[in-house]
Amino acid sequence: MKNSPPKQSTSTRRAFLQQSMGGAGALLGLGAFADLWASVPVAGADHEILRNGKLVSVLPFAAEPDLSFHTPVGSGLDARLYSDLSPVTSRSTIMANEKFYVRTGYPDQLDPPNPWVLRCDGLVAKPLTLTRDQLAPWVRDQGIHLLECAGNGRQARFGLISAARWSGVPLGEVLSRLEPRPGAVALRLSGHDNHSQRSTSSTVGCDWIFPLAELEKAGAFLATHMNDQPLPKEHGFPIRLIMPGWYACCSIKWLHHLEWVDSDQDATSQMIEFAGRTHQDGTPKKAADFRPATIEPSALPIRVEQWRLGERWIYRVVGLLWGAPTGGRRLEIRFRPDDAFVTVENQPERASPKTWGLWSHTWSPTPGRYLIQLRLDDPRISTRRLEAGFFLRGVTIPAV
Ligand SMILES: Nc1nc2c(c(=O)[nH]1)N[C@H]1C(S)=C(S)[C@@H](COP(=O)(O)O)O[C@H]1N2
Ligand SMILES: [Mo]
Repeated sequence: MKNSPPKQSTSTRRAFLQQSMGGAGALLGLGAFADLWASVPVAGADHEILRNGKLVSVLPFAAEPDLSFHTPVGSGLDARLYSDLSPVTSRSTIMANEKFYVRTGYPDQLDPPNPWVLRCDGLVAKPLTLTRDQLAPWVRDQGIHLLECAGNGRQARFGLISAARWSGVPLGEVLSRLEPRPGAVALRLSGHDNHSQRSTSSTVGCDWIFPLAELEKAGAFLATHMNDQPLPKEHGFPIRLIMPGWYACCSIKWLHHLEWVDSDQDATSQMIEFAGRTHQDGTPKKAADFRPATIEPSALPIRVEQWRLGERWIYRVVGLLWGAPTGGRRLEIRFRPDDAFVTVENQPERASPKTWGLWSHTWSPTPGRYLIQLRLDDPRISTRRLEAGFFLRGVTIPAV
């Protein structure tokens, strides 16, 4: 087949783009998508449109709020910056520091001690304080990890999730310097949270109590650098916890205290605030009754590309998969609630289970409204958010 795209005048093209992109998403610049050709492993139809087709537009998702990405809003506990996921490709899966989502701004009442110290005490033979300089020689690359706010969702245009390359010190190396006393089985990790501004929606206090075994299993580390730069203030400077694979409410920023505790601790205000969003059974009173706040396998469409291939219009849905390992289970997609699910053409490829991977699927719909839904085809894998329709996204295919 010969595939030179049909000639279309610039003004027709512009009119078409405007018409097909009305609503919440406004006009998306195609410049940001220049890298799409190399964006995902391509096979079949994907391969053909990428080689011979022409990317005409990226369609907006329907019925999502009209918020601006990469723009700081609010202050204190209500400070937010939403990340735009739509330009993510497999070549650019890391979010630049200034685009990485923010939940809670740098506490304006925080008068940081100089040097910053991390107090380590509780049920230990000898308490210890560690300055940032003492940690410095142990800092090394910890790889790419994503953070997702447990409150991420449609109201945030799914922008409370980002991936970055972190450097820091494995928590185990700090713990090996402490001699826990018998009965010390968990750690309370505390971050500053002193804001002058009162929050309408968030509780003050950022402490989480983790069983030692879970910290070890997750590979918790104390991050000091983000994308090879010192941790930015709003992301927890000078030290934050990263709890890989857990919702980011556990990744304590402005970390100042590490305390060995026994198994009989009350849940902290932060744990109580996030009990629902981390899928606990009600609101346990005791920290020991909290389940690991791990992210279950999750999948989200991030853009619907409109391609012209010869005389045909083809749509290509690109999305992310993240969360707990799926053991190679196939991702499936459907476009209407009554349709059968079909296997996603290009299955997600993840560099590691600690970050997200991209998938893509080509599609030749008739004009109309669609609701994109994903699932994993294995009932043994718990995917509550996916099943609840949490990541559903609507799109309108224009008449062409
Ligand atoms: N001290 C402190 N740490 C905190 C929070 C906070 O309010 N105070 N918010 C948590 C929540 S709910 C999230 S989603 C992440 C956000 O991290 P980020 O702003 O670096 O993306 O930080 C976590 N760590
Ligand atoms: Mo969060």
